[in-house]
Amino acid sequence: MQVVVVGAGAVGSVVAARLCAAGHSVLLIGRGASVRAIDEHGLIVEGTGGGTYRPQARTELLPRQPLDAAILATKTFDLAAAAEALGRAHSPLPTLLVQNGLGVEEIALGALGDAGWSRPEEWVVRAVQSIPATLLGPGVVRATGIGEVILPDPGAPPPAREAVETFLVLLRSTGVPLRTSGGLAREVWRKALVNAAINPVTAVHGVVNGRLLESPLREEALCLLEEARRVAEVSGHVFPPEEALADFERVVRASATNRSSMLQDVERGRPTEIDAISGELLARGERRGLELPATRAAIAAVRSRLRGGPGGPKPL
Ligand code: KPL
Repeated sequence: MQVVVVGAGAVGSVVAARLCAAGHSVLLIGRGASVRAIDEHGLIVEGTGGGTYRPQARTELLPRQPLDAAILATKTFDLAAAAEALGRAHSPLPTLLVQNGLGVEEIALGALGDAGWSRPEEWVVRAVQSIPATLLGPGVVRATGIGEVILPDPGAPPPAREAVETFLVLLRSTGVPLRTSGGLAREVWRKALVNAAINPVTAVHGVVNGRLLESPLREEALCLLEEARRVAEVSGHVFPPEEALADFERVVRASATNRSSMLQDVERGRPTEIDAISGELLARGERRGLELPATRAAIAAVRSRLRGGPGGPKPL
């Protein structure tokens, strides 16, 4: 298949490499430095599934390129621009969203609608991914495991059933562990709870995920997990405390040597997904009358660390 992956960050790069390895023709859209590096030495993956891959790299989508599917793998804060660019360059095609956070589909559907797609909900598929990867530099990524992708169950009646089938076939061909769920919204919340607990604490303290198995960072993360769990509950997604804790521990152990995506962003001085993860939780919780002091403090601490303020970047 001819696939465009938009976003040459850690996850987008690994996905593009896996698609190349499976024999697909891949166009990878990234920033200038990534495109130059990939043109020069290929896309280098270290670790799991390591090798050098040759996607076609560009800084933007050209109109009417022949494509069978699109994977939008940008950060959440770049998603609207990426979806709008896709919508303007291309007629509707199966489009996968793999971002962290809440409210992701709404952002993409709005942008694609604004760009002229008439029924974007028939083409857009939300996935939940846990592909552990660290971007080492432009065009160089380390995969610290194989991870998993969860897609909606095509048997449930989603408007985008055919698009779901396309991604099942496409991703299955890459060998990435794949699961379907009749309750994808719950899986999105499950991942948001885990991200809300892991990402800010690792970003603020500059530690790999595995450090959250130890005191005192474990307790800090568990406070955030509990607040996120309460927001999920008042939003109609009940996760008993034991289930939330088991999810947290499973992900921390599976990604123990990984730097969370938020830590990687802070280290590069780039915007983080704190608004799409903790900010969304705070807004949704407060609308329903919850007090979320740990979440509020974590948001402030991540913003302050990004500005290099108190607790700002330390040598890692
Ligand atoms: O999704 C992740 C992220 O870093 O954004 C986890 C699962 C926490 C892995 O690092």
